Formats: sequence, C-alpha cells, structure tokens
Amino acid sequence: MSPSSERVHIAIFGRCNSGKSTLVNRLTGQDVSIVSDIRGTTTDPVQKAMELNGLGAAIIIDTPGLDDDTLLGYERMTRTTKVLDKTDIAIVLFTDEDTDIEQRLIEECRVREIPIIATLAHADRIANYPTLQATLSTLLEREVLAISALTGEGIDELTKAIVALHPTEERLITEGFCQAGDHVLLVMPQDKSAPKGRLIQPQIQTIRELLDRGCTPICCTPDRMTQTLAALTTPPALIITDSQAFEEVYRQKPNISVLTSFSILFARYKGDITLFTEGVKTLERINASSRILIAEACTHIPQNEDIGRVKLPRLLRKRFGEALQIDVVGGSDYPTDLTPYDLVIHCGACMFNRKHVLSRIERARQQGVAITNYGIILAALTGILPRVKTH
Ligand SMILES: Nc1nc2c(ncn2[C@@H]2O[C@H](COP(=O)(O)OP(=O)(O)OP(=O)(O)O)[C@@H](O)[C@H]2O)c(=O)[nH]1
Ligand SMILES: [Mg+2]
Repeated sequence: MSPSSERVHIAIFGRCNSGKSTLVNRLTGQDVSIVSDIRGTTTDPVQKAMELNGLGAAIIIDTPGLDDDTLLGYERMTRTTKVLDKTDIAIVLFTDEDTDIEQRLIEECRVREIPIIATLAHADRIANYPTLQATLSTLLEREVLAISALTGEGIDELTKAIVALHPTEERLITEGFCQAGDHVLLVMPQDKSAPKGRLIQPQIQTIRELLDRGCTPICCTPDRMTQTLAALTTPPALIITDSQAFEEVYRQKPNISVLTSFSILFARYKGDITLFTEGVKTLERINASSRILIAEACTHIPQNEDIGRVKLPRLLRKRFGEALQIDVVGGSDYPTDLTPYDLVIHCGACMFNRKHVLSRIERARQQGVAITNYGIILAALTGILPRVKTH
C-alpha cells in the first residue's frame, strides 16, 4: 500500500448537511463517515486512503461543516486551516443556501494556490438546479458541477474533474544526482532503532525510484562498505548514505563518486532545499538569548536518542549555551505566529505530504522567519553540508 505521504490529498468542504460525508462514502464506496440529518455530525476531519480510478493512490478527507455553530468560531477556523495545509485538491459543496462561507473558503484556496472543484450538491432535491448552477457559475467565474451524493448523479464527472486536476509532473528524489545505467551505492545502517522486518520509508522509496530510473542500486551496511566497493569493477557514480554513517562513508568514498545523504535528498524532495540551506545560515546569528522552534510531524513516543527532543537540543545548547530557549511541538501543533522565533527547525516529515510541508514553509517565509529541517541542520552542525551534493 502506498504511504499516505505519497497520496493525493482530496478534501471536501461545505456547510453542515450539504452531504460531505455522503460524498466521501460515495467516492470510497465504503461506510467511512457517519451520515445523518443532524447538523454537525462530523466534528473532526476524517481521512480515508483509497484508489481512485485514473488517479491512483489518494486520501479523501471529510471535514466538519463550515457553518457548524456547535464549534467555537476559532476552533472551526483552525480545524479548516489544518486541513487546507495538506489539501492538494479541494471539493467545495454549494447548496441552495447562502454562498458566503463557501466563497471565503474558495478565496483562501486561491491564495494558497489549491486547485478547486466547485459543485452544486443535492441536485436531486433542488427543483431549479440548472438555473442555480448557472447563477453560481457566473458568480464564481468557474465551472460548477451538479452532483447528488445520494443518487450518484454527476459523480463520474466529479471523478473526471479530480483526475484532470491531478498534477502529472512526477517529482524525483534523485533528479540530477544520477542517470539511467549508473551504479548507486546506498549505505544504510540497520541498527536497533530500525523497524523490525523492513526498511525505513526513505530507503524503500529511493531503491524503488532507482530501479524505475534504470539505475543499479547496491545496498550495504557501513561495516560492509569496503568489501562492497571492492566487489565492483568501477566505483559507483553516486553514494547515498544515512547521515549517521557519514564520516565512515566519507573516508572510504572513491574520488569520482558523488556523495549525498538520504536526509538531503528528502529535504529537497519534500521541502525547499534552497530555503533550508539559506535558513541554516541563521546559525551564524544565533546566540544564548535566541529562541528556536523544533517542529515534529509525528507525536510518537520519544525514543532514547530522539533527534528533536534530545539530540538536536543537546547539540544546539552545546554550541550556543545552556540558556538557549528551545520549544518543541509535535503533530498538528504548529504555531500560527512564528515571529517569536529566530529559527524554525522542522523534522523530515516522512508522514506528511509535500503540500503539508510547503504550507508550513510558506508560513515561516511570509513571517520572515528562517526555516530549515533536521537533515540540513544536523549536516551543518556536524560539518557534513560542505562536503556533499545538495542540489
Ligand atoms: N436529497 C439529498 N440528500 C442528501 C444528499 N447528500 C446528503 N443528503 C442527506 O443530507 C443529510 C446530511 O448528510 P451528511 O452527509 O451527513 O452531511 P454533512 O455535510 O456530512 O453534514 P455535517 O457532518 O453535519 O457537516 C443526510 O440525511 C443525507 O442523507 C443529496 O445529494 N441529496
Ligand atoms: Mg459529515
């Protein structure tokens, strides 16, 4: 099954009782969300992984009603914002009620450059729906699809519209680092923090991509690197190492092999490597009275050598003094106001889709706050960064 971070995130927005949950169930063909005529039935975003015809791996997100007055206004807004942060495609349901809040949502999507599909829901019930559909279309200056989640009317057209909005351009993890025919050596320690019985996501994804690109991936643990290199008739064009093994790998690297790390490739693939390497330069201005935010995507139980909560704060305090103020947030607790911080350090976000990481980067950029990520800052603090290929 594709990881959720690689799936297109499709979110459904509309008023209470506009049929959002019914539509989710219709699109997934499953009983994912509770449907009822009680307003405010859906109180939290619900997401479901599915395969959509013609589009492939997707996640459908059901949301609480935009006009849900059982929720406090602020709470409602933050929930919607959190969903928009990761939305690749937004489906907005209009009915025969007012259109003000739906229009505000569309405006927010426009600012965030999220593609939208506007629909007139309940087409089976609204007597004069072709007239209303035309009026709405003029008002919004865009096509409006008439649908009924209840009868299935217009759902095929909706699916086609989703597929048409799906970006066809495929991003590559190793773009510009190697080409078809290259031998690529992957150095991957499998210590006790590695999951039992499988490889971690970045390793799996990289190997798969190298196979797809016609490269020859060769894998070893750091202690087997000498023997692995000796078994090759020519040195690998590219070596990708886990940052932990960097020094060991750097020492043994054949001169003509290009060296990079999984963290660097994923910082580039998931985020904005230029901004991240720019952000890390802020370290020159950090001092004991600075304030740093460490943002983690997961809310997992911290392990012994947890990077965000232990390793990184230790390294930073060692360098900038014990008084350095470091706040750590997890999961969806990413502050709206980042201005109290001199630097934001985000985790690798393996659980987030690219849109989600870019939304967070954009917030920092708009507020003029420097941002980087774990891989890049660790590479900078341990002196790796100047010795690897980053772009
Ligand atoms: N006639 C008609 N009724 C619909 C349609 N879609 C949903 N309904 C009905 O409208 C009511 C509300 O549907 P839901 O899917 O729960 O609506 P919702 O938008 O998820 O509502 P909240 O979770 O409260 O925000 C249910 O009784 C549905 O059966 C439709 O296309 N046509
Ligand atoms: Mg609902």
